[in-house]
Order: sequence, then C-alpha cells, then structure tokens
Amino acid sequence: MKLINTREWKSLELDAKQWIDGHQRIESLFVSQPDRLAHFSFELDGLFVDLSKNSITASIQSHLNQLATASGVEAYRDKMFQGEKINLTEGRAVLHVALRNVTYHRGVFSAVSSIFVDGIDVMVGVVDTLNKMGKFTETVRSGEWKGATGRSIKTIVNIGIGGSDLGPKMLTRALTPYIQEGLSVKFVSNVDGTDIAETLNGLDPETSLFIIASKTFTTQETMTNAETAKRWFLQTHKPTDIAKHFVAASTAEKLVAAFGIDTANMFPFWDWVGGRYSSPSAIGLPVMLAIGRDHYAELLSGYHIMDQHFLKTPIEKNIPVQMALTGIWYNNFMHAESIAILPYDQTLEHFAAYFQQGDMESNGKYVNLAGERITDYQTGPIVWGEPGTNGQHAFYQLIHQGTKLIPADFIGMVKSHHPEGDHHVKLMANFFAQTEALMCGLSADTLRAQGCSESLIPHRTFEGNRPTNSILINELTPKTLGMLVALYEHKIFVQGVIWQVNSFDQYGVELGKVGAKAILSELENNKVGQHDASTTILMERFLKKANP
Ligand code: G6Q
Repeated sequence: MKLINTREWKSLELDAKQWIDGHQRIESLFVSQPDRLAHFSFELDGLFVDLSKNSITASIQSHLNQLATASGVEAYRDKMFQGEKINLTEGRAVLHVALRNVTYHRGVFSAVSSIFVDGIDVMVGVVDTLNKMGKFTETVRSGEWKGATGRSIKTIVNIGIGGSDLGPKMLTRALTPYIQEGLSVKFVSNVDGTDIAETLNGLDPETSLFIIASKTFTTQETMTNAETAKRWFLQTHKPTDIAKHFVAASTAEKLVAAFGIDTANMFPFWDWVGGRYSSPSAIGLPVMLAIGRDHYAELLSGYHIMDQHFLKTPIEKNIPVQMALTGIWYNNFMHAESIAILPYDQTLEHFAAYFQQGDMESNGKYVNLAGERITDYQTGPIVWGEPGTNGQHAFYQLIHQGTKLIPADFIGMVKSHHPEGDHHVKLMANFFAQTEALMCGLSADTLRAQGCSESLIPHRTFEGNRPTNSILINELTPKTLGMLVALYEHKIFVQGVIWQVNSFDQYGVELGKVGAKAILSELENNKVGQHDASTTILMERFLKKANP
C-alpha cells in the first residue's frame, strides 16, 4: 500500500489539520500534559535530549510511533546491524556500526562480537586496521616516526573531499582541547588551487605528513590536490622520500602504490562503509593522530553506546527514533522545508556542514526503493546551521518572524573546556532564552503593558510556536561526541526507512564526478562541444579570457 494511504499516515494528516485549525500552542501542552517531560525527554550517559518544545501531543507521538512500527524501522535496523545488503542499488551491506563495535584495553582494540558479510567476519579487518592505525599514530605522536631528513612530524595535512574530509575535519575541530600540543592538523578539499596553495604556504616539508584520504583514489579534487602536494614536496625531496611523508586511507591498493605510497602505510576500509559514514574508519586517521589512540577509543565507545541504545531500545524510548519522528512530523505533516542545526559550542562549528552532507546526501532522493518516482510526500529536508550565538545576530530573525517554519536543534554543553570568566553562562543563557522565546513568542498584550506604541506592536509581536529540540551534553568529550554523531546518523537512517528511500547511495555526487570530466577535456583542448546555449557561452567566455 502507498505510504500516504496507510492508516498511520492518514491519522497524522488529521492530527496536523487539527493542530493548525485549532490554533494550538506548544506551551499549552505543558499545562494539558503535566508529565510531558517524562514522555518527551531522554537521557543517555551524559546526553540529555529534550523534545518537549514541539507541536506534538501525546496522541500525535503515539501515531508517529505507530508509523515507525508499521514502516518496519526495527526490522530494517536489525538487518543493518546483521550486515544484510540493505544498500540495494549498490548491492552492499551498510556497516558503519561495525567500525565501532570494539573495546579497547591498554592500546589494543578487540571486537565486541563478530559481524558477517558473505560469510566473512568483517570485525577481523576492522580490528586489524584500528590496531595498525593505533601503532602508526603512537610512532608519529611520540616523534619516533622520522621524516626523510630525520625530523619528527609537526603538521598533518589531510587531503580528501566529501565523506573523506567533512567527518575528520568536524571531529578534529570538535576535539581541539584533546589535540597534542605542537601538532597541527590541516584539511584540504577544494580543487580550487587556493585551498592547497594556502595550506602549503609556509609549511615545512621536512616535518609534514600528508594523508591522501580517498576510498576510490580516483576522485578528481583529491588526486589533483595530492599530485600538487607531491610536486611541492619533490622540490626539496627525492621520490624515495615520499614513503616517509605520504600515507593513504583508501580501498584502492594498486592506485595507492602507483602514487608512490608504501602500501604498508595504507590504511584500508571496505565497500560497506559509505563515504559520509566513514569517519570512524581509516578516514579517521587524522583524528587519531590529533587526539591519540586512547581518546580515539573513547570516541568509538561513544558511537557504540548510541549504536547499542538504537539497537536495543523500544521505539518509544529510542532517542534516534524519536528525533527522526519529530523530523517526519514537520517535514511531512507541517510542511517545513528545512531544519537548522545550531550548536552552542564553537568547536562544533563544522557540525551542521557535516550533517548537511550526512542528511542531504542520504535522504535527498525522489525515487523509492522500488524505483518509483515519489510524488505524494516529501523526503529529506534542507539542512543548514551555524554555531550560536553568531547565528542569533544573523539569521534567527527569520526563524522568529519569517513566514517559513524552521524546526531547530539546539546543542549545548553544561561544562565548557574554556569557562573563561562568565562566557559560558552567557552563552548558555542565550541557548535557553532562544528556545523559550521561539516557543512562547511575545504577545501584543505584553507589549502594550510595556508601553509599546500601537503602530509598532505588529512589528514587535512574536507569534512563537516555533519548535525546537534541545540537546544538552554534560561536556564535549570524545565519548559524548561519538554519541552525538551516532544519534544523528541513526536519525537519518530511520527517516530513510519511513520515506522508503535508499539512504546509502549517492548517484547525485557521481553525476558531478562524470560531468566535469567531459567538459574538462573540452576546455583543455580549447574546443567547446555540443551544449545548451548557456553552457556554450560560459565556456567560450572562459576560454577567451584564459587564452586572450
Ligand atoms: C559520501 C560520498 C562522497 C565521497 C567523496 C569522496 O558518502 O560518497 O562525499 O565521500 O566523493 O570520495 P572518495 O573517498 O572516493 O575520494
């Protein structure tokens, strides 16, 4: 039966109509349901998730739960954890959960349990790679690993793009307080020469280590930047020195060797790790180098805690499921087009960008698993955001008084790594004040009582009723960060199941990879082929300017 014709979907459509027609308000739900927080807030190991400031009544919540059950979320989740090939279009298992299915004791990673794909226990490779990364990391961090001229490594440069860049960049930045003193980690991704040029400027080749991070080792941007870095390095070094200054995170051994990298310094991963889910794989090498093996193990343990919670907790208490259902409510029944992710923590400055890819590449699909065009409901939302309080002075105006509904996730910490004076209490006062103001608004009566002139009242009134999720974390540590990332990953998974899309392919990315190749060859040969009039004039103008 079509999703929109199911009993669960129809009930929710009715709920939405009643909510809108009844002019209901979120804050009044706290009066009609005095135990609302018990139903809408969740706690797991230092992570408190409050979903109570949403336009979701107890009855809507129960209809959403029924939708999750009827959509087979639990069965699909179990298939993922068991290594079934649920990425149907690519015929692959989806096992990023295997990457953190590990324990750690005195420098050694071991598997928690076996996970089989095609009769092979993937945990053997996972653990081997982690231990190899661990050993390598310790030699680099201790200074035992020497560059070609006998000096130890001070700067790590990760060259990758998309899933091979955003995750490690976000994690490394978020864990800044854990980075070893004297070690700096840089990320290059854009094929725009500015990115690599600015990174190489002032860099000392003798103390630099490049990680070429590419699952396929063919991605144009990454390989162009890697070749440029190699050329720059060879201005001062011999080809045989490459092995001491270049390593790879990849699945493509032959291409890695052809580049000049010693395959002993290649850290593998597998086809069942999707790019945007690959940060806890070998793609996490810059993170491990930055924060060390012990902290990296804590990061993986955080992911694992959330994975196990997702796997074992009934729908009603399952945090990723509940967050996903809240998102479905706005996306499909309240006509919201986007969601904002607003971390009140400067080190989470790349978090929204990371999950912009995580969400939009996973669920930005208009074809369902059966290959049919989805015409009657919305799939993935537009994801955007910036750290608070900067966002407050930029775009919050539209969230408060714009004509669009923008559900927002607020993420903040109880304890800061930089409590400097009263900075942290001020930061968090803004977090709490914003979520309250978005919900309660400011009425004309209050403004009148404050002496506001009648002509200004329409402008200064806030309708409120703007929904928010609040995630309050005790402290941003490797463990809680792992939990937070896994929470969003599983939320995306649940939504993909309900929308019946394959959250694990990315043909939209691949289109870009192929399209640019053909045009590049035309530009290089100064010969514009068959294109539409607009593309032709753009290319001709570009060529004229480039070769006047
Ligand atoms: C992620 C995508 C995409 C990918 C990049 C880099 O899920 O597949 O962002 O990670 O295109 O690909 P390579 O790692 O193969 O260079």
